[in-house]
Amino acid sequence: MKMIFFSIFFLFIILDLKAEDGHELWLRKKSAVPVKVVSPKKSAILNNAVKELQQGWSGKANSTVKLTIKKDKSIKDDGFRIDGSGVTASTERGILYGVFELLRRQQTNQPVTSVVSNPSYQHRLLNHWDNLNGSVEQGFAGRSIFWRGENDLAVTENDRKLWQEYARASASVGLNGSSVNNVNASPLVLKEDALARVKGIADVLRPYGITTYLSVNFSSPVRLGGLKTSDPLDPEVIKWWQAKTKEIYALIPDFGGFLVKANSEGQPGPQDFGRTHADGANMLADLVKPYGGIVMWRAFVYSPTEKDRARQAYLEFMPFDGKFRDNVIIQVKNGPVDFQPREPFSPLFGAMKKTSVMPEVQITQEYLGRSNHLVFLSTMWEELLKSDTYQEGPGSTVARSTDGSIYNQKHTAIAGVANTGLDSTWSGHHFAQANWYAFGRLAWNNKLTSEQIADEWLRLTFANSAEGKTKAVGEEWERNFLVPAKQMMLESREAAVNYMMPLGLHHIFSPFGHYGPGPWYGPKSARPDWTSLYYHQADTAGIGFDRTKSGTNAVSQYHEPLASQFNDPATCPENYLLWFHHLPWDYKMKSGHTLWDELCLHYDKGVQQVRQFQKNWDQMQGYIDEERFSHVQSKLRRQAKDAQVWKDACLLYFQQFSRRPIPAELERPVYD
Ligand code: GCW
Repeated sequence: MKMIFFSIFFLFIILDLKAEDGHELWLRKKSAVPVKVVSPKKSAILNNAVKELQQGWSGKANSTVKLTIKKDKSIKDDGFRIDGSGVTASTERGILYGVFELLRRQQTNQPVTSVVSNPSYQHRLLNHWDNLNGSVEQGFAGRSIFWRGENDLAVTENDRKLWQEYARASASVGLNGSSVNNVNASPLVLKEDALARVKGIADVLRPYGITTYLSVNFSSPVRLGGLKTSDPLDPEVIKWWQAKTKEIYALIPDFGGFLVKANSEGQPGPQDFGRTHADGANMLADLVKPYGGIVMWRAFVYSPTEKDRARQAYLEFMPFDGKFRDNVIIQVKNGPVDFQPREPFSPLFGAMKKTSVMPEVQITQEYLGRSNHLVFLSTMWEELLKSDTYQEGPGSTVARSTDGSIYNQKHTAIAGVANTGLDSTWSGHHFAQANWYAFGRLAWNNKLTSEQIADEWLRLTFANSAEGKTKAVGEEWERNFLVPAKQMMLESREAAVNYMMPLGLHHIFSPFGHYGPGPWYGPKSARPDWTSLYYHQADTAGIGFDRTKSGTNAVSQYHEPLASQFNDPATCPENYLLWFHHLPWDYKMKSGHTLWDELCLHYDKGVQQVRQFQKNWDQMQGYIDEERFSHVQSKLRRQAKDAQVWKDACLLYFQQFSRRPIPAELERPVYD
């Protein structure tokens, strides 16, 4: 009897956890409203579209929804049209995306009028930095969802179930590609048994329209194939890659292609053999071309010999503009250094006019508080996409110069480094799920606003769970939960910039984990390739990195009028000031404050913002389920403490150089 009681008790706990642990992401709405779906045929993707409608329909009962596949001039690629009769698209994927959009509109109380929607980018990928041993580089949400170990490659039913949930979530926001292993790639991923697992993954992702890609290690011919060289121009090497490519396509006929990190942070690459990025990328591109594959070649390169890391990608890649095959896409991180809380856009955007260029952003919060800090990254990506490169006159935004609006690039694409893991929340923090969601939505439509994305996500993720359990969803719920939660999300990235690296400061992290502050670490205590020229450059004369014409001249990599604007502290946007300038501590800011005082004010503001988030969140109790409420509450507590550490550490450290007091009206450091 006792046993039964305990079993029921534990079952209850498990079920209860399952209901509220966040694993259902933004897809938690189940609806019993009957709907009739007319599908043109049976296929894996269309069957999923039908299933979604049957599970999630919350429109008029017994409506008929017609799914139609036909050519239509206004529908491009995987785009779709929704109207009173149903969803029309020219591809099966288009139907699936149209169905998800229709359901999203119903569930977020948006009008379902006639809509035509086309994707901004053809290839919308998540990049998983997942290692074969199951760890995830810069992953903060548990072990890999794809890999368990090099000797544990058999695909299980549980694997399939998880991958299916993952694929459904990604498809629901319009994503259509996943690169399933780390860019610091193990050659072993190309071994027969690992490829069998990749086939297993691809088979599960395919019915949701997700194409599978692999990261490859450039020295695989030596390390896996036993050849003497991996020189991309060596006939034996080419033959080896050709056979490998054939083997992959035999297993996965719709395989997407390769993602390559070469000659970057110690990874092998064509330069090891005196060859160029173009030689390396083109060799692989020629091999996947007959199968319709692409090569995404990363431009994240830097080395100790270059005096300013921010300049290196541009210097290395610009000479090859126009030299890459048309199925090569150069994958460029949003900023010229490395996913910092704020960077100006990479000058390669818009500058490479004869090459397909794709943005890479980081969804996982390597530099933004891991899964402890609530930071909604959509505003950061919106800032990037809207940045004007001026390369083809005003309005040549990063969005337009990568999505095919300006340049006639053969392929358009965007990638986000995923934040998924085995954690019950998928992403480690309930609000980190919003970043996965936002990335997908922006990849689909690079003109969406973060405001809209946050609004949608909050309604989908929290409103439905609140029904019947907590205070009723309605005007009061919107006023007391939706509005303040959205406000917190929209402010959160700026708050993080304030308490970590305001005014254009960057890479002052502790080198051990990129989590806490470390402005005191120099090249000796950190990595040798982080020369002393990085970081904040603080001395008694001032602070900031001089990238002006009289400094490293990184400003000249930008098109006018930006080069001149960035070059002059009077016209340089203040949020990039210390990125481009080394300025005296008493430099007069636009506010009238000295630079030192302004820096202190920003750090303090960041701390106050997070404290305010905490207070606001406490007021929201009862408007969402208790489990997720208290999980977020405890994360915010941690974030507030971390923000304080950031402020205190940075101000106390910089004060040694500024030799000025912290403004009297601000709270003194708590830690010392
Ligand atoms: O930001 C750095 C990370 C590395 C990462 C690298 C990259 C995958 O610290 O962990 O390696 O960027 O983007 O290649």
